[in-house]
Parts: sequence; C-alpha cells; structure tokens
Amino acid sequence: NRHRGFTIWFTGLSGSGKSTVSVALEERLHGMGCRTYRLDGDNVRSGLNRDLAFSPEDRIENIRRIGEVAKLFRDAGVINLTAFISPYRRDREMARALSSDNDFVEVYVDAPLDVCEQRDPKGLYKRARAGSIPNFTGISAPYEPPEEAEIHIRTGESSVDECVEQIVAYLLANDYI
Ligand code: GGZ
Repeated sequence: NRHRGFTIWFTGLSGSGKSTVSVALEERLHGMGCRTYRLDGDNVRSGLNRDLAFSPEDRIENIRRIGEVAKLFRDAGVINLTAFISPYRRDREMARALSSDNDFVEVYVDAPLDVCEQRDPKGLYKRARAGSIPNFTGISAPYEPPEEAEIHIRTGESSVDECVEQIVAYLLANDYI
C-alpha cells in the first residue's frame, strides 16, 4: 500500500473505546500493508509526558506534545493513530493546525457517559464518583465533543469490527489508503 503520513486522532471519554478501536484498526491497516504507529497513554504518559498529570494545564501540554510527535510521524510517512481523551476542542484544533489540509482525520469515539461508567474496566469511574480522583473527565472535568469530526463512531451501538470498517471505508473513499 502506497500512502502518505497522516494522523488518525481519536477523541472520547475514558472507557469509550479509543484504545480498543485503534488497536483493531492498526491491525487492519497492517493487513493492507500500511506503515503505522500508535500513540497512547501507555507509551506517552509513562515516558515523554511522565511529568504531566490531569490538571487543565497539564492536559493542554500533554496534547500539545502529542500533536508535535504526530507531526514527526507524518513527516516520516507513517500513519499514526493517537488515542487520548483530548477533552478540549481548542487543543485538538491546535494539533490539527500543525498538519496540512487532509493530513488529520479526527475520529469521535462516542459512547454515552453511563455506558462508559458501566464498562469501567479499571474502576476509575467508581473511584472518581467516590471523590478519590479529582478532575476526572465526565465526572469532575469537562469533555467537549467534536462538532465537525471527519468520522463519528458509536461504540455503544456498533461492534469494534463495525467501527473499524466505518473508518477504513472513509480512508478508502477519500484516498488516504
Ligand atoms: C481522565 C484519567 C484521569 C483523570 C487517570 N481524568 O481509561 P484510561 O484511564 O486508561 O484512560 C484515561 C487516561 C487519560 O489520559 P489522556 O492522556 O488520554 O488524557 S488527556 O487527553 O485528557 O490528557 C484514564 C486515566 O488516564 N486517568 N486520571 N483525572 N482520565
């Protein structure tokens, strides 16, 4: 597959399915011969951004650095998938502004808060409700949903495979891959 470098920027609540869908999408893209790299909390917040927590200022800096790293991967011709809550519209727009037209595909991973809270894979919502995690997105910190994301997936209604196919269809139809 001949493709240029571009970014697939996932945004959504904790537990919305960003990691799950991005891992499955990456596998699908590999199967098509694409070169990819996935950025998420496990490889960014534990290293490059380990000095940052979850205050508004730290989240802004978190997303700023990730936006810059995404640019480096684009320059290297790699499809990079980022899976961060990225709760502020303004910060996502800043990350987008580092790219050329069409090199930034925003995916809104939409699941209602009550669905995310039901899933609660790490028990974080429970702890946030109990007051032991301050600034928790959706509970005590804001999430600003995208107004014009290129792709809108609903993980409460669609399976992981369906979400992946929706994204792949968009990428094919718009000549990304
Ligand atoms: C939100 C938090 C918080 C707070 C820890 N608020 O579901 P997870 O666990 O695995 O993913 C969440 C992750 C969010 O980090 P991001 O870098 O994606 O956030 S942001 O883009 O807003 O900077 C969650 C965990 O870290 N986590 N404390 N207070 N999520």
